[in-house]
Amino acid sequence: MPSTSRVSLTRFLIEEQRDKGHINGDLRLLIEVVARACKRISIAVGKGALGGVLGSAGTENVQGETQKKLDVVSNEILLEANEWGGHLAALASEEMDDPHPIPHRYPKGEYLLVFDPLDGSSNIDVNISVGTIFSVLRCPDGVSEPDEKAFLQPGTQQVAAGYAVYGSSTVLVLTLGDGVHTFTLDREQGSFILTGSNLQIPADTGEFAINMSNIRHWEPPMRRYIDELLAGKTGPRGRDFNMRWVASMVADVHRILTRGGIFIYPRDLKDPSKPGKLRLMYEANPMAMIVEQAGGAATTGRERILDIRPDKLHQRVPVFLGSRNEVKQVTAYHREAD
Ligand code: AHM
Ligand code: MG
Repeated sequence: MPSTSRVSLTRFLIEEQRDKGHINGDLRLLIEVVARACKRISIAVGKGALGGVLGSAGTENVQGETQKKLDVVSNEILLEANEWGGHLAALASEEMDDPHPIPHRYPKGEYLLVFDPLDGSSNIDVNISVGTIFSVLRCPDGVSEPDEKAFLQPGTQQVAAGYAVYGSSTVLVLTLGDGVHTFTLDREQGSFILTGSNLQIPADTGEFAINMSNIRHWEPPMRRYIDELLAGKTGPRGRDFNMRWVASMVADVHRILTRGGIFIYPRDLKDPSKPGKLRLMYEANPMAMIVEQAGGAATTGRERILDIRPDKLHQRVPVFLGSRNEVKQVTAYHREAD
């Protein structure tokens, strides 16, 4: 693409603010800062073994999961980048027990930033795509020291959501509530360049993404749906379906955004105390907003993800998202069975 026709993320955001009035200066700054942090994370991930950051950090997060060194590094990059700009009232991360307040020496803003600093981190050591997922909420009126309660807003209240996928190229996907746009990192120039506007997920698909090894723990409607897909041409669906599972939600969702598909992490009866593996605030809500903005659908198998009223910051939910006709079908099977 000749450089004169290239639209950088900075220019895109300025035009969203100035020409379309979709965002204010603080939200523009917030997105720019998150994108800058993602660039730094991309560099750290890209160094691989040479950066000395592969392997476990020897610590556990609030969910009892072992943290990778890059989980910790990415979390620190996002905190450090976002603390001082004056655009945030507080931050919350999958890797931290409680919300992170803005230090008193810095001004505070009107937004709350929620993120999974490095999703799919079990893939880091084997050089498979990982990513950062983020969601932006407004701090409730009159709250000057936001605690967990301030963050417990349904996904419909998100003012922006996005992810960066660190793959063969680094791509930032963004929605400000008016379509989904992608920006590819130009590694030589160090800037994100608009490479896709108003993405649309096809309503129908022949591809599904799920961790099949859990099949024995699934609920009956889930087994029914997958059995029908696996039956191929001679089954009730009358056609073949293909399966893909990267085990990095960012990579699986990015494929679906690019060419369609359904992503499923269902309720798993392996551990009845957990209603699903993925986290509502850090993973399900931002991805659901992106997918809906691209014409797809996102449910828990029973209800729309974005309508859920969270009761805990680290709450988990089942996730079904992507091509809307498939999400509709599997959601109907769950509702019928209830
Ligand atoms: P993480 O946030 O600890 O990386 O876990 C989330 C990841 C998702 O990216 C991915 O879809 C899923 O866990 C993979 O789970 P599994 O290992 O059961 O296949
Ligand atoms: Mg994660």
